[in-house]
Amino acid sequence: GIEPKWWKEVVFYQIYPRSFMDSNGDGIGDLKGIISKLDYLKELGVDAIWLSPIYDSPNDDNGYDIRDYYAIMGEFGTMEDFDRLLEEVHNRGMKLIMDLVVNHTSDEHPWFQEAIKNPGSKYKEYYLFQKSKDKNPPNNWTSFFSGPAWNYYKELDEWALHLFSKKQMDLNWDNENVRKDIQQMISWWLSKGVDGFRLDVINYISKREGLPWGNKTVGELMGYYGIENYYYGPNLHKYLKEIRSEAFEPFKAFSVGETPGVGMEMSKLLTADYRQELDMVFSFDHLETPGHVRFNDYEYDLNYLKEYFIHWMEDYGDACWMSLFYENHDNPRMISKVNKNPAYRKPLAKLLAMIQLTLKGTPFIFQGQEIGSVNKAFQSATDLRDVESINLYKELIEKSSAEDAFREVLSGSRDHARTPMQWSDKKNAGFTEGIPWIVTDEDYKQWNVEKQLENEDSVLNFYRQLIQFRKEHKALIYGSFEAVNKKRKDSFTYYRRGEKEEFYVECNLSSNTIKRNTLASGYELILSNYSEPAKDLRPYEANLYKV
Ligand code: TEU
Ligand code: CA
Repeated sequence: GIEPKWWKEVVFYQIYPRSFMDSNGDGIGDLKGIISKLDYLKELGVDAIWLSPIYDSPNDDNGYDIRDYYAIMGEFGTMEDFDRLLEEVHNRGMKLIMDLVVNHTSDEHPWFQEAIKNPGSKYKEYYLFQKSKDKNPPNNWTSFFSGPAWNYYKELDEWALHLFSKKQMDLNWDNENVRKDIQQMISWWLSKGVDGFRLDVINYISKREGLPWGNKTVGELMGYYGIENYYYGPNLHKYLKEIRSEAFEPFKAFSVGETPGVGMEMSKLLTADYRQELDMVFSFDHLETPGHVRFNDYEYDLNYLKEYFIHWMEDYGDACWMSLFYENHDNPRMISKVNKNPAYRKPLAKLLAMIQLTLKGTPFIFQGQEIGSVNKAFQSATDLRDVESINLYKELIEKSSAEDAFREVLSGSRDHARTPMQWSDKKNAGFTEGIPWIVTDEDYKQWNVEKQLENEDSVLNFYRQLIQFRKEHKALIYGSFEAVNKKRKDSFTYYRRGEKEEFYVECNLSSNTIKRNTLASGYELILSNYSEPAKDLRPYEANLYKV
């Protein structure tokens, strides 16, 4: 049986604060802006918010490079603003989880500053410094943001590891002082009433002893050298159990780990309830189809998503609980990945909502997904803001034309998800009175919250109806899942069965018309992304029935 938990029953909404709502006209989203939109989220029906990092940061990686875990980033506001935000969220019966980035800190964090200024201090052991036998980095590990994963510090004649940007320095988790300081910080935030955390690349924290060289074939296969030495390290479970027992458990706090690269079996070891480690993970295997990486410009085949979800629905087990997501601040918009033809944008947006909100697991909606957001028409490399995109562009123009480099970066740039939330058809989509920190395009004139709130048939209202229906029918939360006609290409049909109720969903995963399943003939149609029923299933048609 499945143990009931609040985090199994909610619909999460991820806010990227920098791009959500600007309250003071500096072109950067902030906490007061979020507070002004809580009623909108409440009416949408989401019950829990995941905030991307809001801690003090130089913003080399937009907050994923933390300089002070105990202070709020100046651009976003003050600790008083945060306290009010938390109170306003709780007043509405909603939950708030924060983003915990502890695989690394900013190189401007006092710990790192002390480590290089005073090599005799204990803080030198907080990071992964190594000497090199020659003028090259100590090993062949590469960063996810281009180039070697090492900075050289002349004053020490030593190198320090950074899996991400040059200003994101990896912490040494084998050092008990590091773990104690982090547990203390987590407890401090939980004692303020925060309901839990999303843990950034938490499966990277334990590195193999001695940081051995990355295997050449693995490096070529994965596009990053060294990943096999840290994506699922020797002490990962030990450290997760420790964080849980020392910091999370006393507050009964929720945890979802961001764990790129772990598959189902590792996810079971990380999340099974009797393991007492994480409550959930974000596994990313479904975000690209086999043979593709994010920076490939290809049409994502939803038949792969169907196979992925069926496999996890059937095999993940009752001791584990899935997260259900397509988008976040690190990925292009799902509609644009599947089919860029504007004719299908609305039915496709609603199809994605139907699948995400009727499967078994906790849905995580990324800001803008609920109004059918698509990728942006950036004009040139100067429009890019994401350190990953900027570094990749610099790398690519070494060997290809500026035009080809820009096109390749655009096909996978995280900036597509980071443009201002489209609130209205007013200047800058109603996001700011000032000059936005990142450009947007004309899409907001037609696709915005204000317009869709008034339009009963909008993507936004489809999400609202589905979220409402899911909340009122526990069969869609705790009910069983059974896929039917699994082998039938472009068709995704399944039952959700609870004690008292039974539902049937039928989807067309393609832009072709396909035969309907006869099964639904006697069922009561609850919700469809087409206004009239037809003989066959139309492009991206999605129907929810009560059996
Ligand atoms: O993301 C880690 C992650 O999975 C992606 O960055 C991915 O590894 C990378 O884009 C290569 O495909 C987390 C945060 O979500 C991301 O925003 C941060 O940039 C990163 O960690 C470092 O903190
Ligand atoms: Ca602002």
